[in-house]
Amino acid sequence: MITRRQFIESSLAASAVFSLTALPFAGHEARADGHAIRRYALDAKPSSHQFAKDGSPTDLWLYNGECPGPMITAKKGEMLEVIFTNHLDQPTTLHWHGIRNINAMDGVPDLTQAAVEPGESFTYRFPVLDAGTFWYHAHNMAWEQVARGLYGALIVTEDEEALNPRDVVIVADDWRLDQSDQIDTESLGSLHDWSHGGRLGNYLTINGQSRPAMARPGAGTMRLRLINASNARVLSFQLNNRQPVQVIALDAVPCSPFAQDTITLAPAQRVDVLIQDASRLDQLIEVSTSQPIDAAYFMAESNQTVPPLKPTMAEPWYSMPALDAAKVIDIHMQGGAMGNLSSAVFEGEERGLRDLAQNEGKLWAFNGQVGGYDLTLAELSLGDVVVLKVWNDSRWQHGMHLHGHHFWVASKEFGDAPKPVLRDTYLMEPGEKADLIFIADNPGLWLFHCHMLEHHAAGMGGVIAIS
Ligand SMILES: [Cu+2]
Repeated sequence: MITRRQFIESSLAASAVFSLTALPFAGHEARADGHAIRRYALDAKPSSHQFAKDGSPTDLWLYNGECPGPMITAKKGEMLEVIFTNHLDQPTTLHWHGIRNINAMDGVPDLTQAAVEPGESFTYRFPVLDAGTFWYHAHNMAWEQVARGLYGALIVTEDEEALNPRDVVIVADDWRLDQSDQIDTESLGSLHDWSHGGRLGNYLTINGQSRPAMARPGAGTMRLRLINASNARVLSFQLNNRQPVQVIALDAVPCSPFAQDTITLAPAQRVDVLIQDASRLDQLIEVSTSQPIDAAYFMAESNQTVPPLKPTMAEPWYSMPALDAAKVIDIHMQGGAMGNLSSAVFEGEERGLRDLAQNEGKLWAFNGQVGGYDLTLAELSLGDVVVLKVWNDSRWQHGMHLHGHHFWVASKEFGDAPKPVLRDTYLMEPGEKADLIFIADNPGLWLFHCHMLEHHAAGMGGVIAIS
């Protein structure tokens, strides 16, 4: 189980602490506009970690020495304050994946903030307006920093009761380890990975452990919050005996429950599922490859009585908007191995793909341009209804993520019949065309990128400007 200890908690009762930005008027106004503050401190630093009880230690980069990083919890409506210090020897930032954040707190280096240099600190401070399953991760050279362990879960709850034993967080990762159980650093930056499916690992962990034995209640309902922290691996899970679960939230957003016997997550996606009878849960199995892997075991907790799960909301955060006056943005994705991209514009110059690959490490393009923080995909006005018409004209899957917003999509992730869902990361199949529909209600410069982190680094990302 992830440790649930908070690192620094406000010493005062939450209800007595107000944001410094609260209006200096009468008490009730300060209260209305203020948020109780939830404080944490995170230090990124080289750390040693043991994935298996009888295994040897692996050198990683971790937050507070924990793998995954400390679980951050907050109550909807609170202000989250994270004092972050960088003890790495390279710059980094923290991104709060799925949070409809203040742009300046979104953690994209050179776009929303200067990277936090070695030895420096940065305080992230933002309100959490939505409840759900989120995660945080490094966003500078993420293909290396996330691969070395810089991520953790962020859970925002609806009410005072934080997580209880019926509410279990599962952070899955596939690491690429070498013969001596160390991160395979030689393959970091491999052009082969960058042009194919990204960095795929060879060692699966759940909450930083290989095949952990996890506690579950003896009976009754329970919830699993699954998070895929892999660089590039699309993970699929089943429970023992392939018992179906009810999917109740996608990327933090509640949905009308629907049954699935396989839970598939692109990198960065989250799926919350409800299990009707905890007593039947013995095992979590990863089934994305031809060789199923026992991912985790579950064992009933001792006789202690666990209160029932509270019913959760079933409505998405907002409805699908009317499209009468929608702004349509075409995004044609090309590149990668076996693709149809022969050349693309990079820093204002048209160059051949071989040249771009070998000399710049660039392999992917949006609308004929190698992506980066200097590529503006759209300039929008606040309140616009937007359709991103995305065409995955490549031979590879891509998990497309929009910062600062969730979008509606007729998802083909759950079978042939398109299913309308609201989420922040969408897994696109090769050749797929999808409309990602959202209301541009959050001002700032927002990244739209593939969350196969190698694809992003190799050109699959651009900026959506909202003002
Ligand atoms: Cu991709």
